[in-house]
Amino acid sequence: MDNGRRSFIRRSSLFGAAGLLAGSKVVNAQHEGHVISQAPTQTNKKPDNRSATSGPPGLVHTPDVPKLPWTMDNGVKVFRLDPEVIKVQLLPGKEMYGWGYSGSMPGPTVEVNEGDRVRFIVTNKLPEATTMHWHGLEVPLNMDGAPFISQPLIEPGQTFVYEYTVHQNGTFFYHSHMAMQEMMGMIGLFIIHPKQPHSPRVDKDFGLILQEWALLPNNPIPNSLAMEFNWLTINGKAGPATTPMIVKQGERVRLRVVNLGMDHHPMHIHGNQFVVTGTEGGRAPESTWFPHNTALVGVAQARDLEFDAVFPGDWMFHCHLPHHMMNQMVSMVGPMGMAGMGSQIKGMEEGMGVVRQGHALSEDMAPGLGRGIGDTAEKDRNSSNLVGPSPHLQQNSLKETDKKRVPGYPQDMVMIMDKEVAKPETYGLPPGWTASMMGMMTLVRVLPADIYEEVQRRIREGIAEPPKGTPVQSPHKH
Ligand SMILES: [Cu+2]
Repeated sequence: MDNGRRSFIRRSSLFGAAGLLAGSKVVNAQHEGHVISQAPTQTNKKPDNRSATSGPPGLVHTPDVPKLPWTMDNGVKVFRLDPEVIKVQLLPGKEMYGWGYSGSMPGPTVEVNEGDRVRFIVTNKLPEATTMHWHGLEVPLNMDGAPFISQPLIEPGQTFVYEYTVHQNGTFFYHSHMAMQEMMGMIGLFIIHPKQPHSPRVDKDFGLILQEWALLPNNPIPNSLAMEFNWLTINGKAGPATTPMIVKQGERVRLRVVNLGMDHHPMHIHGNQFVVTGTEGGRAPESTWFPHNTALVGVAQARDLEFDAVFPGDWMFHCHLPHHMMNQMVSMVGPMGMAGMGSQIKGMEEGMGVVRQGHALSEDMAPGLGRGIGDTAEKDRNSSNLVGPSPHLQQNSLKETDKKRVPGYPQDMVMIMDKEVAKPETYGLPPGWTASMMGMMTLVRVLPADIYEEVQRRIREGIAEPPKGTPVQSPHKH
């Protein structure tokens, strides 16, 4: 796969400036001062294959997010990055309208080499103005994307051209510099490979973007004003729909994690320790490396995490904030959103727990809020999502009325989605694996060579099979 991608990049760099720019109506007159070059007039370019000769030891893989293609124009890598509305599937059955770039939310990954000259042609396909900010990059002020300070707004339909040379290396990102647009998803990775490869070299290099969303039930448009979030994603997917990262046992792995949202995320890995080899400011000196298993990735930060994958296993990598390890998590849903005779949710306020009359545990309100106690519990229904796939996952024989006498019940729910999220990368995971994957969560699969090769074959051939059989059960009696 990596080889294929590498040769794709070589090919595209050899094409020179292909037709990409030919038809573009670049740049509004008022932007002239900011525009370096109008590429379409240039012909007869020599192929520039710097990227092939000084290329990175390995390319970055961003699960579930495409790479942004480019063409060469006289030694300049030319990208098109168009802000637009994107329909995103967070999880099978859960769709959302985010704002992203050029067909993807989060935006496609930009991957270049230190020293590259880059040009971004940005045509605003949104109904409101925007600008592009290159987070952490030392670019001239007029390329910085700060509206009114460094450039005029890019109005709907207008095109603005950014061009500069990248002289840093590391994990950076681009985003809209309109704050509420950031909360609609307008961010993408901007990876810059170093001229001199870092040591130790990594065999697998992954990029992950952390985001959060407030989605009311049956409303596919995120509430960008919210301060509380019920959908947490990595590269636009919520667990278990996040595509696992595939590693061969013994390889060195780098996880580049970027956060742009309202919360900081403590990203934790199971069964391994890593060192933080880089931040949003680039490579960190080795003298600063020390072992962690959890890295706090604050808002607007990047962390490069590296480890030698010596232990075989399917290792969870997730935000450890408990509410970020859930899907559809907030008071308005979960226990309260269940259909049943007790459900008395009337409107958004009640749904979010704002009770106007009585109290939340009253006979009138409690069943609908999933908090019935005593007699009112009988009006409620089993709140578990676990209806259907395997009645054995919840093995107790308690009566619902008895359970409801326990303060705090219910809390956790599990749901199996093995079939719905099956893809080549999930080959060999045990039946029911999806039940514990939720929210800002993915897997680093460290596979012995033979299974690794089998997964790679399935990726090449596009074979997606869910695990067979039923989840392992602890011994019990009916
Ligand atoms: Cu989190």
